[in-house]
Amino acid sequence: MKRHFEYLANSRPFHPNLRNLAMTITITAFERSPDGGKGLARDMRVRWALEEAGQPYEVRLVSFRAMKEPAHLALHPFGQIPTYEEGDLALFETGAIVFHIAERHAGLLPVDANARARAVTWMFAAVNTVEPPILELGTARLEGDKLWNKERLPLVKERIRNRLDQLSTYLGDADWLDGAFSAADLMMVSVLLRLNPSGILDEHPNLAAYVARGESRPAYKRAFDAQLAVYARKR
Ligand code: GTB
Repeated sequence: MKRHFEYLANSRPFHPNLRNLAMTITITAFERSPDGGKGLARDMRVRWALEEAGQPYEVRLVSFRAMKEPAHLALHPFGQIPTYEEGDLALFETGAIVFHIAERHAGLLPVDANARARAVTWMFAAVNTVEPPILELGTARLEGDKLWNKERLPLVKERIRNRLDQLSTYLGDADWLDGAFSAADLMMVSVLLRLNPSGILDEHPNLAAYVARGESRPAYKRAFDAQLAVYARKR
């Protein structure tokens, strides 16, 4: 979806009338992403959801310093990205933002009440059960110079492998977690993607294929290209 604009905090919107449009969606993203546009920062999950929902959006780019200043802290108490603004509503936490989008637009949650509840369960499972050891791996890498890290790293990898074994068994040869693609898959694929550089995902071919299926969705590609365009410009 090409109908969005990237602009820096405090700069003028692309078109002044956009300010007057009801319910314009604005999200925040890193002004400079540490990953240089690999799509690992969490604005990518929100962009992807908005693309799946066919919703135009604007992106306000924020610096690390601006994220800790009062204007941004009023939107995000922890001084992070992404945030989501729509009319009077301001949200933070990627899972909550994706759920909000999925609830209001067709295509990201099943209509059947029980299937919908199961999809929400899997959204929580992605961020509460599968993501924590994956995040721990990132932290362990950042703290690679610590003496105890040599002993810690295998333990972290074991915890990840344990979760991937369980997820792989559950998924089997299904395309998606529970029937058709949903916000649950969007969240789970996004979480698993962070393992790409480690090679651990390839130990489970069905999970590697699952992630590749997610990445090949046109909405994912549009979201990825949009964030890459920001950081490619800034290199
Ligand atoms: N639980 C929150 C959510 O899901 O929205 C977590 C949000 C969060 O971690 N935001 C990060 C942030 O703002 C960016 S996404 N960090 C700055 C800070 O805390 O000061 C995490 C992230 C950052 C960078 C990469 N990368 O470079 O690969 C990947 C993921």
